[in-house]
Amino acid sequence: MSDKAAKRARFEGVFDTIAEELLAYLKGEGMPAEAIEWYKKNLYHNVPGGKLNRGLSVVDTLEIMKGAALTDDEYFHAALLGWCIELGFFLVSDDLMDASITRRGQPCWYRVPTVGNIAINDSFMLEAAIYYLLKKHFRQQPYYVDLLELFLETTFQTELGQLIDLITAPEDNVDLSKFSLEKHHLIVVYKTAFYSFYLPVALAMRVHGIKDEAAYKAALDILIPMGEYFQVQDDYLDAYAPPEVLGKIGTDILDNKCSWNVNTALKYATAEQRQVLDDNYGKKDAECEARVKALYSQEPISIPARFEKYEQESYERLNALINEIDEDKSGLKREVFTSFLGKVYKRQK
Ligand code: GPP
Ligand code: MG
Ligand code: MG
Ligand code: MG
Repeated sequence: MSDKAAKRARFEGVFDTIAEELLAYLKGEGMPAEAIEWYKKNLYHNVPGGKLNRGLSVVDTLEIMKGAALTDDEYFHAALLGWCIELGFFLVSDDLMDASITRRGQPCWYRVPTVGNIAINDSFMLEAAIYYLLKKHFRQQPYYVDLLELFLETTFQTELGQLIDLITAPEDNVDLSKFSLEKHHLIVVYKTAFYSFYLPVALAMRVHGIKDEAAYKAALDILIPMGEYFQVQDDYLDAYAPPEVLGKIGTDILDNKCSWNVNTALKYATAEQRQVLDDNYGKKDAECEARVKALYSQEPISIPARFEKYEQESYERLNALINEIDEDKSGLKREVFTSFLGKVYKRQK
């Protein structure tokens, strides 16, 4: 087994313990077997099985900050926080809102027969598990409130991002003149960067005992642009990755999303190309979608080449930001950030 696979397997082992604890809670409350079985399916369908970048980054950050291998107890607690991120964050409800078809190579939860709108309650029950687990395992820690605040605040930020993502993409009123890269920046920082990048690192910093607020600010200043880069990749892959590799079928064109692709296309389109976009973007029609996709690759729009350039420049800019960290003054370690960036740079899924 490769190092990476072994790391993943150890992390996944902790999920079984977490699921057992949650199911034991339902049992203890006298819930019927059917409800316990339902929650188990909800947990196992929706929580493990992704790339686990966020969850693993809590463990990796703590280990780098400590500068030595974690004890079993430290590992368990860091992995538990990692799973709390994987539990909470909204993929179940996002798929409903985005009318998506598949995720991680399987049907979206709401599309599983018999689930449907129960997925709304199921997504709340995944989120509620975070606070059950935090109380059970961290209640005695001096930083318990800090962990609670991090989850609550990043949740609110993510929901704000989701709100602007959704209202910038009305289904019945496609108006591409409302899009811009500035708007895109705001959407992706809020819907993705806080919870996917800042949260895992900040949680590990709290566990490690860092109290200096300036250190959190310094981490934020790197992790927010890193999260923006990650969501631009997500937008690019939505149109360009083969669904069997990506695990999900892209819906951004059909959904009229203010994505990086369409904003870049709008910036470089000729007048005729702009007309094709106006006529075909955001229509619930596979042929319209195919026309937009074909246009994305045409000159001078050339999304693949522009993305490649963006990816290279982002990587260099992020590394420059990381190199500016004064390790002694901030109490941070550059490797926390290079390690996180290494997980996502040039990803194909
Ligand atoms: C990614 O957007 C952002 C999220 C999944 C956050 C959702 C927030 C909620 C409050 C529900 P996306 O729709 O591009 O992700 P994907 O491509 O994985 O569907
Ligand atoms: Mg989505
Ligand atoms: Mg979405
Ligand atoms: Mg997406």
